[in-house]
Amino acid sequence: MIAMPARRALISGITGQDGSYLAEWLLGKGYEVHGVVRRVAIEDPEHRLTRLDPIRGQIKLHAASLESYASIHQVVAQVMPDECYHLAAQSFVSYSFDDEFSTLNANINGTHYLLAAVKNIVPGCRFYFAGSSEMFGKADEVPQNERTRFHPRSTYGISKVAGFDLTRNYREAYGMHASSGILFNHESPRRGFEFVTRKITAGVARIAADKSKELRLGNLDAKRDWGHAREYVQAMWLMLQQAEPDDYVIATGATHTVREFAELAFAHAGLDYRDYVAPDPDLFRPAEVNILQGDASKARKKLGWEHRIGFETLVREMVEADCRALGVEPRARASAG
Ligand code: NDP
Ligand code: GDR
Repeated sequence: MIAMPARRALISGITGQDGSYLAEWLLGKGYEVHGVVRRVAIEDPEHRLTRLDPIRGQIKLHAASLESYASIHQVVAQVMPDECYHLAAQSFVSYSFDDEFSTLNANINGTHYLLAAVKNIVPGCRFYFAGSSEMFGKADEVPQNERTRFHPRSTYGISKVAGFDLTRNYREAYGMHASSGILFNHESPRRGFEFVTRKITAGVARIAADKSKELRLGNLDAKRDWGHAREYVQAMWLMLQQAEPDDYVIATGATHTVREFAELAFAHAGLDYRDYVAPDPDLFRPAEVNILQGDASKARKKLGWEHRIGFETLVREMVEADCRALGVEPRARASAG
């Protein structure tokens, strides 16, 4: 019997939270996994490739810049992928208020370059675009589904609407199998430290380890629909296994405030968040989004995807990982406290 060659996947943003989980998931499915990274990542692997440590020997990394069509074209031509997952982006909403131009440039042009390269070189390759609940922004209905009108409230959100429209246009104009996930917030112990969930769980660990005495936060009343990244990357893969390309909301359907997240995270280490959390008006955003709460019933029906990891389990996993990294046992503290 002749063995089938492994399917080839190309992931942009492989060094990030989602990229690392997706790479692991695809390796588990027998894919040959390639990643696009910035040249500096290859030069400084100890700092920039840490999330990929467990699988470094099993994946192939290619240096390219989201700002250069020529470099993206070259990687696509080298890899000739069967599936392409475009996750690379300036993904921090707050930062998009400080640097609107580079956010729009990397997120819109980067998406356009990759779509164009795939269309020109491997038109049969299936394409995934990392859309976001930030596209709904000032949403006029709760919960949000695939038909909810977009009203982005940051250049990050605007860049994602543009990427979403580009992806749909490549699907409709050129017949590409191009799909977008409209993913609500998803977190994990691999989340970047600038995002509020990881900032809180890392802050709890530092306080529990007596390395810090307070945690400065912005809008505690902001609400989000938080899921676990490990499960959300499976939805990306499922979208590309469908006969037809389409767009899907991926969410838990439950929403919680930042305050609730903080309360639970501190309590898990036997601490009361009110003793440590200090409000910082500088951390409020010029424009906030309305209640973001996703309706993932289309994904449930068509992809058979639904979340399993609930809010409390997510918070606990993140607190425990951050406490362990500092040599603190959170549960022991909680029961002593
Ligand atoms: P991360 O911030 O963890 O990872 C972002 C990735 O993009 C990193 O690999 C980063 O590389 C790369 N990147 C950023 N800017 C550039 C650039 N200018 N050129 C090349 N590469 C760049 O994000 P997540 O893993 O959390 O998210 C993945 C994608 O999903 C993003 O597009 C994000 O906007 C989107 N998304 C995320 C959600 C979430 O809740 N996590 C929800 C909805 C959408 P480097 O390591 O070199 O910085
Ligand atoms: P978000 O995530 O903007 O939803 O984007 P983030 O964790 O940054 O903010 C969530 C909410 O928390 C409030 N908040 C704070 N946020 C940060 N970062 N730091 C603070 O100190 C703080 N205090 C309160 C914010 O105001 C906000 O309301 C994430 C990213 O992953 C995007 O790439 C993705 O598209 C969306 O989720 C869905």
